[in-house]
Amino acid sequence: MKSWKILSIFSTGGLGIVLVVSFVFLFLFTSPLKTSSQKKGKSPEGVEEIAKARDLTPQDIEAALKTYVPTGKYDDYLMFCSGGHSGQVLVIGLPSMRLLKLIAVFTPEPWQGFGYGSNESSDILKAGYMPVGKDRKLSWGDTHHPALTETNGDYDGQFLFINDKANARVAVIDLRDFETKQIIKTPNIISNHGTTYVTPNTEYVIEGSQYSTPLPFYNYAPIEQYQEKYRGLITFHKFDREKGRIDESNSFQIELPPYGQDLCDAGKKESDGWVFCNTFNTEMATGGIEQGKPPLEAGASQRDMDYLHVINWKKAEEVVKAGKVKEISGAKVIPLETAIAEGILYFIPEPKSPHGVDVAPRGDYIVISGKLDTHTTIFSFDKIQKAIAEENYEGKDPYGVPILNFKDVLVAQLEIGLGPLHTQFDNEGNAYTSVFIESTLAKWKLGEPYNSGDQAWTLVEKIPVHYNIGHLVCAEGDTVSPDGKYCVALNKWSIDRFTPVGPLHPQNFQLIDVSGDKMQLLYDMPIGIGEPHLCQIAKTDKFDPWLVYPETGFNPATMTKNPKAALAGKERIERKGDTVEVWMTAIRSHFNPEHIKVKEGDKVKLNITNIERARDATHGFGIDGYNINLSLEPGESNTVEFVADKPGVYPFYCTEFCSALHLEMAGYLLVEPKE
Ligand code: CUK
Ligand code: CUA
Repeated sequence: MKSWKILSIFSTGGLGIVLVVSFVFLFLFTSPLKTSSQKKGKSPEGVEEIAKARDLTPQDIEAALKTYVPTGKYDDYLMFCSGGHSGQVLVIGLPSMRLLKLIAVFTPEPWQGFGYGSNESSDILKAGYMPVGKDRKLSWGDTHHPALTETNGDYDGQFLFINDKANARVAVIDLRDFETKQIIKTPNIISNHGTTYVTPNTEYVIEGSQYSTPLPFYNYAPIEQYQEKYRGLITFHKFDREKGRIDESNSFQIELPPYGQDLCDAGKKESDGWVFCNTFNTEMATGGIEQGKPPLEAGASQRDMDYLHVINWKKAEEVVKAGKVKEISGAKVIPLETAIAEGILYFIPEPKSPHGVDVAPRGDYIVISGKLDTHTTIFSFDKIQKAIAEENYEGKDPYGVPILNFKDVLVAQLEIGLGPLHTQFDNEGNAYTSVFIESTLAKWKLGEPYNSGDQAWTLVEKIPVHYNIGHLVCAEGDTVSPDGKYCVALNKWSIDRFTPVGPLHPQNFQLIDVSGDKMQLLYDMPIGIGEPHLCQIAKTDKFDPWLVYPETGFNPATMTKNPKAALAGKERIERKGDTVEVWMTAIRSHFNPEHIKVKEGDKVKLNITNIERARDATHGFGIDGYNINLSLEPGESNTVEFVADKPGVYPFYCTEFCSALHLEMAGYLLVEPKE
């Protein structure tokens, strides 16, 4: 049995805890509510009684005080998380861990009306379909890595990118309205993984492929020709910040050997201009378990070393400008031979089937973690540059890529634990590495100039997490100026942490206070939408979202006022041949017009504007039986086109409880039968 031992607190913490204890004591002794209400069968009252009744330890109370955000108060940080297979992005406040929003990205989302009839959202989704079998709808995505736009290596709060691993897509979300604006189907690759990561001024969004396929990607080549015909690719999506869109005409790709490229990170500060990507299958294993061959997992784990790709993207940009590219499926591709000849691509041996690659805040160190190695391995950017300048190679790979000498670019190897994966940083020269197999978060010290003497490259502390942590994310922890304060363990398994809800368990985000000498676990947040991978945490003051759209009749797809938007006083219905076009407004609590009379088979085009200017006065627009639902936020204008192919009478109504007379906010689509 746990007991309420307030004094035990002194053995476990520092000044912070003493302060909290003093606070709790002060509260206990001054609280007028200190009654023995429990005896009388009433609910417990006062801090002491409540704590006793709920079996809370002083540590629990401290954690609660650190995470509780009172009603009406805002969080200090926003955390943007991949929504995993849901294809969406989650927005969570820190330290409260309250879910604030789900942003529809790769998957239709009915509340937001994303992909449920509006032309604007359907066009965004359709742009991401595969060029082969274009009519096949893609209605899910496997989101892994969100990335906030950066200016000089720091989050600037303007845009967010997210990838879809399953179909090699990248999406752009505008953080003025927190809505998806663009989905790109990347040419020449089927799957991706090392994406989205941005260069320090968001010149490019980086996308590494994962499972190699024949090039161009819709070509067929038997698996026996893996080494000759299959290729990896890294894509540099040019970001046009002015337009808030990826500019495919200025994007390019670099052909790579079929090594199973994994995660990437962009250099920053002194390593700006370079990109680093891991691989886990330099064995070029393809599996074939059914033919008695070693399974892919064994085949890909034979060698002690794989290759970190070191890529000079500024040089690559020049090579593209000079026209030394092949055009493949409409994309500019730097062939592998050209990348080698121009000094764009180098390899560094890295132990063993690595996963995360993370660049330290000053851009000086590159941290690798090997899934099958108990170490993190740290390379020096300086040493890499020196080795390249001196052509200090230990050899070439079968494709002719120069391999730098491992020992000559190595700075340190730190024994971390079983299954280290990903690393982030704080403002005091510490690094934090997730350790998957042993379910811990490890804190360690970087070397010079972050820490000196025997402090450098030392393991400081490990904290258990629950369980099997994948990524971790720390406040601004992958930028040039990390904040420290909080890290969140993004755990794959929750096992016994929550009330059972069937065999599919929630995943578990654990908030950890890293501001003190000891790391402290503060809060468990079950995630019922899996499987999230990475998040980004940024201070809330970096964002300046709109509270209503800036003008009435605003089109969120173009982020401009739609000149054809329906406006108050201009509502009407016009027929041209078999096309019926409607200009409709929505305001509490009616649509205008309320009767839309068409003939069976007519094409119907609705232009609907929410003409409200009040904050949060959102209207929905659903048509029963037609699978249509729109979300019209204040000022927003949407269009929806459909064929009235089902005769009958179909109520349409406002799907958002907007006012006392919300139920009365309705009308009729009257589809008169043909004959
Ligand atoms: S991966 Cu998920 S735990 Cu896709 Cu970044 Cu490492
Ligand atoms: Cu408008 Cu309900």
